[in-house]
Amino acid sequence: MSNSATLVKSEYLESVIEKTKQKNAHESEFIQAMEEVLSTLAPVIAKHEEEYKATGLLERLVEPERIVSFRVPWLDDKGQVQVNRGFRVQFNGAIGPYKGGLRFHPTVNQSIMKFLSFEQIFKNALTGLPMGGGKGGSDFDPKGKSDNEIMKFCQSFMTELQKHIGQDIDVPAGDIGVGGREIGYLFGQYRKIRNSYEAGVLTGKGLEYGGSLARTEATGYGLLYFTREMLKAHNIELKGKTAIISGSGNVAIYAAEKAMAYGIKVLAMSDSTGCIYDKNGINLDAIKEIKEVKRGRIKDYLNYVPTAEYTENGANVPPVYRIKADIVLPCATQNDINLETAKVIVTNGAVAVAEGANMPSTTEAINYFLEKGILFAPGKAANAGGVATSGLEMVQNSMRYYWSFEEVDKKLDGIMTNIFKSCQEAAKEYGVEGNYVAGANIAAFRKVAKAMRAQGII
Ligand code: NDP
Ligand code: 2IT
Repeated sequence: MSNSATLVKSEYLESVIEKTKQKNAHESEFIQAMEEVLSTLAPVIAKHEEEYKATGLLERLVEPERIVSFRVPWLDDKGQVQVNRGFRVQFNGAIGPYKGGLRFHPTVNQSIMKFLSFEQIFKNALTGLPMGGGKGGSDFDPKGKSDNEIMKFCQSFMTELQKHIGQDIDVPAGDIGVGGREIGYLFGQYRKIRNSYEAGVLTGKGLEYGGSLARTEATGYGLLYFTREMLKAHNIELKGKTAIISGSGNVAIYAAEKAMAYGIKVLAMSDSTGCIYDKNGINLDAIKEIKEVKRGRIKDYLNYVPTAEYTENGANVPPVYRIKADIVLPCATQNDINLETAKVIVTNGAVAVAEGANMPSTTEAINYFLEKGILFAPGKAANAGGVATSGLEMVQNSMRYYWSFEEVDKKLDGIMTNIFKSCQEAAKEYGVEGNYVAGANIAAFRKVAKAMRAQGII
């Protein structure tokens, strides 16, 4: 696997990376995402350097079109005032309305929001659908909150957010801590304030009020469709393989479901507290009941399968990644796999790492995987099935019509297969065959850059 793209130099590119790092020095996650994308673009930039420079294309690409930050006050069940911080980053709208999820997690800050919305620009471009890049959320922690508190928070959050979104402006969806329940409360508040039934303003809605079949499953299923194509291109069978999956939320659960349907044995899953290992293969019905119904901890799996093993997190290498498996699917959060963890994964003989989460591997870990010839599927390509199906939800909302589960799933499979092909072809064209990190970034950048060029300096 060649990394020679990194050998091509572009002074313009390097100076933009340097300036962006200085200007955003306190935003480490944004810098990481920005540098990972830009550093793979040298061969493309080199071809058009003068033109990009004259139009300030890269300087504009790394600066969000708009960031909104706002106060979210709400009353908890004791009647006490709580104040959180809300965000929406509208990073790039060149190819369509801003589109991207909302994350509710105590770690949310401007750097996390910018990294996620920056990734989203390229991910959305890869889907082939007309969607720009955005992301939002809050440092609100949904853990331990009552349904009533979740509703109050969502209503207060939407009271401000509604000023900035719309079905042709910016279309949020779920992410960590935001699922069907939260989207329901957010949609209700939007509809009440606007007095207008704009179903397409949010995606991930319930099926009764404009949601799309297969959206719940889409990110996890899509991850496996991409993985299937990647392994096929290297003549490796999915059937009979073993897998480990970090996380046990929306992406992890449906990745596990499709993996099992393909005859893969899922040995371990995790949450932010610990990991369960079940040598007979995870019982997914138990996980669904614990996580989707009871909103419990993964340790509760022992009540269903007493022979399973539970290990608390805490070590530098999360315990889920210590389990030996052929396929590794990180589906929890960013920077979950550092270099040390990557070394354990490689020593354990994994053939493929496919990212269901956004930026779960550090740059050092990615480079190590590529160096060692591990098949590596970057999140912005491999987890694009979620937002792609959100795009299909918007299409159905515009048509005021519904497609069957099979129709949506078939379109999703087609989109993921095409994304793999785009990554494969772009990597080949630029002399880095098999490097799907560079392939994804190059294929996506070319589309966004063309749209930005066509629209002038704005
Ligand atoms: P969920 O909230 O449904 O699940 C998140 C899972 O990750 C939970 O198991 C959670 O554990 C775990 N997790 C979160 N933070 C940490 C942490 N700091 N350390 C360890 N584990 C953690 O979110 P999703 O499944 O929707 O999202 C998972 C990832 O996939 C994110 O990176 C998200 O950005 C990405 N993604 C999501 C898409 C979607 O459609 N939902 C689409 C594309 C990407 P716990 O419950 O203990 O917090
Ligand atoms: O990271 C992501 O792509 C998502 N959280 C899904 C975004 C969306 O608009 O469906």
